[in-house]
Amino acid sequence: MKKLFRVIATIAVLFGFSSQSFADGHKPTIALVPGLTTDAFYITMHKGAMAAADALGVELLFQGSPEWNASLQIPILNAVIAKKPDAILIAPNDKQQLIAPLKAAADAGIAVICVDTFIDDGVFQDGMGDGDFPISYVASDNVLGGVMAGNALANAIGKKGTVYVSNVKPGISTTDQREEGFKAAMANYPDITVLETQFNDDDANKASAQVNAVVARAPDLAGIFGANLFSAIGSADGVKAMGKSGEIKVVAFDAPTRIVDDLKSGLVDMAIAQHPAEIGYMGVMVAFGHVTGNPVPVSVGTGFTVMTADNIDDPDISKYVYSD
Ligand code: T6T
Repeated sequence: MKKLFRVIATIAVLFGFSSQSFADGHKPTIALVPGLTTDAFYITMHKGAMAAADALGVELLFQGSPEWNASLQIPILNAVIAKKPDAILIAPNDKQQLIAPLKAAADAGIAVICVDTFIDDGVFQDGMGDGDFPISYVASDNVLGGVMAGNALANAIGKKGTVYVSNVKPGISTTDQREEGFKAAMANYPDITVLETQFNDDDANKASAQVNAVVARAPDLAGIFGANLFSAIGSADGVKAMGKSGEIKVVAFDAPTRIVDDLKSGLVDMAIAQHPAEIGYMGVMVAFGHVTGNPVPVSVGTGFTVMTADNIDDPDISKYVYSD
């Protein structure tokens, strides 16, 4: 990761993305508003953003809510807008509810860049839709991640049986897309039944309790896709509490530190780690490029690292485990 950052920093300097680029000499301020503050995914994203901010000599603010909740995120966003940063990087809590508050930022001359989640349809600057104004979208390919999870779970259960998705809540771009990709993959397995999705409001305890409730209705449950960090750890906890570790297969999205033990013990079959530090790093780079008058890409895709019991001891894999 450090090597990648150095390469990107070099490219940035070559393209004139350096603090010397400012005509008036003012140091830009970039704010990062995470989906929530108490999530290893965004803590790791913040670290990547800080690395880019240090490399470029910009001021980085980090302000967010401790919960995934649009009605808590909006007043925080308004407080950030009042500070008049040059750019806001935000992981919007909801595709629709954040459009108007972010439009107010754009109307105030603040560049809006979506990181991780998006507003509206996620396709920006194409002249279509109320939420077309963000400059760029920097994120994983979440539909692809869902397809990867679907195929992994199908293989883990021998391509037959009953499964479900543990998800956060409808209206979140990333987790909606993961579910979409997962279901598209599952459509290729005629002997797999996908039960109704269980929504947990980003609460691992709720996701855990839901395992019990689903097994009560479907005792032959073979697998669960945990569509984000809290869904995955809650599902794994629920499977463990029922004494069904290894019997009910779990495929996890995201990679908190405990994923290492969960993979090794067989509680989780596979984890799809995103690269949140890269998202933060690239988000700051794009924001800086834009506010210093450079053309920037309208979308930047970051990668995944697939983690299993067989590869998790490899430092090139384990370096993508998120920071606490
Ligand atoms: O999966 C990540 C993020 O990509 C998603 O948008 C929300 O949940 C996480 O932050 C993990 O908790």
